[in-house]
Amino acid sequence: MTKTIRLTMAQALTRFMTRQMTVIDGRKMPIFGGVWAIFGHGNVAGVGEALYQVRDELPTYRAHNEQAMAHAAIAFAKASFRRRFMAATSSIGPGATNMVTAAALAHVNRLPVLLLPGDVFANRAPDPVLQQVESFGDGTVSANDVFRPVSRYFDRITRPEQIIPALNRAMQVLTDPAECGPVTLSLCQDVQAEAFDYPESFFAERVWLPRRPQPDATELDAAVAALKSAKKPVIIAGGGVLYSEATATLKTFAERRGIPVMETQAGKSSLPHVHALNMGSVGVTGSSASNLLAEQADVVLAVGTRLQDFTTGSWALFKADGAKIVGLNVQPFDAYKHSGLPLVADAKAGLEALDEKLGSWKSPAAWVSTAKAAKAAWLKAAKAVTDPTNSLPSDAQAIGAVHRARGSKATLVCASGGLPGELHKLWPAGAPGSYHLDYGYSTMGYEIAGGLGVKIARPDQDVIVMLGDGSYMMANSEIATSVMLGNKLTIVVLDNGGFGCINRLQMATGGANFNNLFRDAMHEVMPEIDFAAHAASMGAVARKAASIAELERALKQAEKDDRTSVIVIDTDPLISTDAGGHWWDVAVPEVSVRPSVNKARKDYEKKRKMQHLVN
Ligand SMILES: Cc1ncc(C[n+]2csc(CCOP(=O)(O)OP(=O)(O)O)c2C)c(N)n1
Ligand SMILES: [Mg+2]
Repeated sequence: MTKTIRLTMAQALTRFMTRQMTVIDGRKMPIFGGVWAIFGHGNVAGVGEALYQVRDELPTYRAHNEQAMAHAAIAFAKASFRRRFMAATSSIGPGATNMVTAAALAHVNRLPVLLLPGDVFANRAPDPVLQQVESFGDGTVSANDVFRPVSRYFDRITRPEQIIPALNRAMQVLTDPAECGPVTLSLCQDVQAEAFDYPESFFAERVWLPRRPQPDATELDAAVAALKSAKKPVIIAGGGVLYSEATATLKTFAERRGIPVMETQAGKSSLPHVHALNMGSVGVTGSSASNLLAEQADVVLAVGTRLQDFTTGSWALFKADGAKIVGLNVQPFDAYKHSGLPLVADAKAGLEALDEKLGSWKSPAAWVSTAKAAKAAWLKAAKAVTDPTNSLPSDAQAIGAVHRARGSKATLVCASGGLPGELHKLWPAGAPGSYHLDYGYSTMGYEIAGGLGVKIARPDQDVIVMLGDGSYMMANSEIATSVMLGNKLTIVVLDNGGFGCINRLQMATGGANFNNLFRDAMHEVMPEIDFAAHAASMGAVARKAASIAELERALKQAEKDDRTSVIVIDTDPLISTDAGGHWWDVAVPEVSVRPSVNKARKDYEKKRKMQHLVN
């Protein structure tokens, strides 16, 4: 007879979570790094009590905002190269839907997170309960249905035994390199508290190791033939290079084959910035070196990238006639993009297989020389914009100061505003994973909570968060959590009086300065937000820097602080780095009474002609 154990569904869930393990660097450890929780009705009595029972094996972290706590969980997974992850549990209603943005972020960025929102009563006895959304036409709908399109796997648990197949599927999705993304198990409140006789075997320890799918022989032959015919090959390194832990393989491959490497936002730090073949960022926020080579490339080996518009310059970047993309990706959806030659495989396995079959093939020496000269020119341009001047600082100069003060050993966290583009171009990244951006969903408000998740994953790292005043105002409350938990961050706030990058985009599309900077928004009183005082009120050490030199000094002092510190500096909202870069498709109105819009539209129509869906 099967041995069983009588537990509530929530108890079974948390017990199961404690038994899921992985092995990293020969060390066995729990695959769940913990659970973020904000309790309310819908999870306090069920999941909350069950988490208390396992608190020594599965730590519970308290946050201030459900979106932010889910962001922290996702950042933990990203900083762990998807090898470990966390869960986030909320009450029903607003607590649950607060996590939807984070679910979308994880979905876009292919990052694992287990979301456990509370849901309405499965037995419907007390309906409608507090915070219940009532559908007039569908009795099965709840607010949590909004998680469906932004979850890789969604399930509603309406009976306690359903958790058995649901958790098995959840673990498969969370650990699958191709399917990886958010899993939402929507937990009906009454069912969390309901008991069932679970088979003991359900709680047996299980070790999850990453799968490395090998390439198909036919696809491999085609990719090898394409590369062998290449005179001007380039490699685009995406996040998949980091998640597959293929950075050393990439380095050897690029060196042996003489192929310049360019990095996406998610792929940055695949090679150290000082590596001779690292051309830096590619695309809209690309370096002049990468973009020059990408424009001429005849074969683009796209490794572990989603080929988002910022990478492909809205599909106008690759300009050579007959240029071919070889899509080396563990996910066929990505491998086939842009009529590429698919090479469906793990990044590391794929690069190794290519290397084995390429014989003595190497790109022409002249191509490598072109790359090296292009990189030298770019480094000069980058230095010019990051060196300090006496005027109101630019974001680029602030980046220069952060790097001079703390160096490439720091882990840099950012997500939105003008900074991601500047950092993509200008941050000299060090070790793999030391550059941590959400630029898949580019979520304002990810930065601080994300930094906290990174710090929990990498406690020994110097974690620096850079963000704009707009992002800070959108979500800052996890500063208090970082102080409470003793997870020290250095947070640099660039205050340019509003949404600087969107104001610049507005101007670039012929628009009037309207509703982005405070000075252009409806106001009776011009806001003068004291970010330092605000951060200090949450327990952080706070400093205001009046110049780039002061910023550097403050960053050095902050390194010695025993807790999270926030440094604020005023920056110029109108400056961004002109050097490098590529056109980005942002639709300009076809009809307007304003001449500047008409002019921008004309230019837009011209630029759109560069776009091509198939070569
Ligand atoms: C949640 C969210 N809302 C809106 C946007 C669109 N958006 C992108 S950047 C930006 C302004 C960011 O302002 P700030 O953080 O001050 O950075 P700055 O542009 O000034 O560098 C906005 C509104 C977004 N990315 N995320
Ligand atoms: Mg701003």
